[in-house]
Amino acid sequence: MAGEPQDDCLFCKIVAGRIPATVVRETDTTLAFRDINPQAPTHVLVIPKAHHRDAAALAAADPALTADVLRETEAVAAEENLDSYRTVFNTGSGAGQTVFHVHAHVLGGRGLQWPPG
Ligand code: IU
Repeated sequence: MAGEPQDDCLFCKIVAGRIPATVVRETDTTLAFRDINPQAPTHVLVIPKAHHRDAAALAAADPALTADVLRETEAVAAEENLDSYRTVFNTGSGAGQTVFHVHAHVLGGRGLQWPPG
């Protein structure tokens, strides 16, 4: 069912505390933690605690939770003192999504090229 924890989901395991992560922010509905393979000086992932496969599924299932995630990306950027940053949702394997629990990448702390690769 939409939103239910998935046994085989890495990020559900992080939410449950079964896999360690460097958490930078937590709310009732979201978790923000440092990416283990950072692509910029700040590289934080913001996830809803509830399991949704990607941004489209999240937006369709729970607009309020979608807003929570976006609000937290801005909160992370503020805490990290980023005046410029990029928020990325990779959607689908062709776009580079490897973990199918929706997550916003918050990247900053260096110049970022456009368009991304
Ligand atoms: P992607 O958009 O699905 O490709 O992003 C998944 C990210 O999750 C990627 O940047 C990984 O480095 C990151 N990650 C992590 O932070 N902790 C983990 O245990 C694993 C992946 I596996």
